[in-house]
Amino acid sequence: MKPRDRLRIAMQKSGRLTEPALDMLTRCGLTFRQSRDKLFCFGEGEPVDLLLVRDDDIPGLIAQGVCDLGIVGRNVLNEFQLTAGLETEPLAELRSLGFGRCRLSIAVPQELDYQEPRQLEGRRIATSYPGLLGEWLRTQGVSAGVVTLTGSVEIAPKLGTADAICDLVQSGGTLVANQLREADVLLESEAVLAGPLTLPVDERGDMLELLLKRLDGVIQVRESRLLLLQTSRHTLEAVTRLLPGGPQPTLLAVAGQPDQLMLQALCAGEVSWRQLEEIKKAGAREMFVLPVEKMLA
Ligand code: PRT
Ligand code: ZN
Repeated sequence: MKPRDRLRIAMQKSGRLTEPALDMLTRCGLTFRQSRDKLFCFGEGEPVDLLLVRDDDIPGLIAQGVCDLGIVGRNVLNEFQLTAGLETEPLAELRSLGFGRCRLSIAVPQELDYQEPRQLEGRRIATSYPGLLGEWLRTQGVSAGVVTLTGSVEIAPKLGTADAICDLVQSGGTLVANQLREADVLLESEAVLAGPLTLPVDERGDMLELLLKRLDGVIQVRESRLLLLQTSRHTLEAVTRLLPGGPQPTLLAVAGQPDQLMLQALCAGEVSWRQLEEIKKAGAREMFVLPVEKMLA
């Protein structure tokens, strides 16, 4: 294959992961020229291009070296690893991206009183994930029939083609609508950045490293909040004890009020109303929770 000097990222052309993946890349400072209904998007500022494909094709494209990276569900990546065959390059999950969360679960008809995997012995389970299901059944020591379907897995029990299913669940609404009930979780999934186990050692490798650093910043910022509040010196200790996790807060003097302090704290994750109310009770006032847009330590 002709050597490339530009990094190429595969992502879903149209589906659940498309918007959030593009949003994340944009936050990393990447912009692309082509409209999104085309297959290839040329990177304008940085030497990073996009290939828009079906999510199922993404791991294969990385393994073949057609793309350097891919944004794909962990469910698709792990299924590929289990079913691709020994001659295929193993892939790595470089980062978990925090969107597209769902789980791969066993679901059974509502009337079945499911207690343990052993009850699946000798039953037929319909799935689009034969690799992951097969591996789970092996670790559970259960032998069951795996019925591989490419879509509409949830109606298999009603049609009589399977006794249970193994499918992605998010809200659980689809299961309820089909008189099914989640019985066991095989895999907690979310979108991940997938790549080769060994990163290239050329310009693409340098760009990849830069991109990973920016991505870490974006992920950290997305989960961070800046908490600002005022407190008197004698309630400072009680207020500080209630602050959500993060580095040490910064304290600033308030002009003309020697007893008062302004406190600034970077919090990892949401700050809930309940937490704010507790902190207020401990003596804080004038509280603000602000989103963080960019962060460079
Ligand atoms: O065309 P292409 O092959 O690219 O798209 P696709 O139809 O295969 O994928 P898409 O867009 O449906 O999903 C892409 C990825 O999103 C998946 O591989 C998962 O990693 C992730 N994801 C997150 C989900 C869901 N949540 C999800 N709820 N993928 C599918 N579902 C389906 C599930 O299969 C079931 O039919 O939604 C239904 C269940 O949803 P609830 O909310 O009713 O439980
Ligand atoms: Zn797909």
